[in-house]
Amino acid sequence: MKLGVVGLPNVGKSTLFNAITKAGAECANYPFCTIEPNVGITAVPDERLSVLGKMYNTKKITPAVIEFVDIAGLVKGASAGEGLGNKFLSHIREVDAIVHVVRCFEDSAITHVENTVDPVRDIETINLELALADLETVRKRREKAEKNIKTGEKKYADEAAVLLKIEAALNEVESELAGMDENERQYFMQELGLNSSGLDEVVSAGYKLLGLISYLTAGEKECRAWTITKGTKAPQAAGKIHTDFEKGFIRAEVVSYAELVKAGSLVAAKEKGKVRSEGKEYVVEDGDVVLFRFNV
Ligand SMILES: Nc1nc2c(ncn2[C@@H]2O[C@H](COP(=O)(O)OP(=O)(O)OP(=O)(O)O)[C@@H](O)[C@H]2O)c(=O)[nH]1
Ligand SMILES: [Mg+2]
Repeated sequence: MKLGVVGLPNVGKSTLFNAITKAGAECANYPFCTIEPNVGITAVPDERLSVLGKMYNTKKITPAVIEFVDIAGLVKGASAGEGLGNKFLSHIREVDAIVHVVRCFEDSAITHVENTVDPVRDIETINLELALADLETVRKRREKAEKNIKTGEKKYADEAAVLLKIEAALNEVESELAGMDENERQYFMQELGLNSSGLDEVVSAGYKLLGLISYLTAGEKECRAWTITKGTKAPQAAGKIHTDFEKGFIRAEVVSYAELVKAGSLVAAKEKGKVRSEGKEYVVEDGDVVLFRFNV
């Protein structure tokens, strides 16, 4: 799962990317400094790990991580080939969610491709280009499906029909998508006061946006957060640690982080009956502290 950093050229995408990942990507005061994507990973902030670390007297704490991709800037008309055009669009297509960086700072020394600082205009420009790029992708797929209809295979006719519907919807939503409604505008203005903890918020929001949650393992050797998609069942969650854990899954001993902290220790939580024995169908939740039983 990857988050792509997207926005106009020279607005501070690589600067933000470096602040989050400490990857040391090149930043400079000219548009299109970044051409090839920079990739970096960062820890997902999780204060639960340090609490468990104290409880278990742990030697090592290992947080979950998430991947960020710093992508080339995009300009008005990019979907039609302006700027770096379609090349960067393929980079955006490869990520699972995007972080849109918008310039709000006033600084006459830093070039703005539109010469003036106007965050709302810039957001609308980028949203419109992304919508147009989606439209183009759908149009191409539809045309291909239509060509294939003559092979006589029914699936092509079905595909073309569905794509045509999507295309019509995109055409209609395109104008709406491009603009911000009043709620978005207000939220955006509030967020303008973003401070340094804002970096953590970007990472946490990205994790959430991707539908990811963490379950935890705790012990003297290591306390660790493991990333799963919401809805993952116990055996597959165990498979994140080792494939043997999934293959030989017997059961999971589970206590929620909140109950464990309330009880003060695993032994106390067990005495209170808060440690559950769960089987193959159990859906693991965010903050579950888990011990897997397996046999290979
Ligand atoms: N004053 C000010 N300058 C900034 C800020 N963020 C970035 N810059 C400067 O803006 C310039 C561009 O920053 P980059 O991070 O390279 O921008 P980018 O969006 O990655 O640019 P491209 O890769 O060319 O699209 C650099 O000179 C940065 O130091 C900010 O918050 N305030
Ligand atoms: Mg850059």
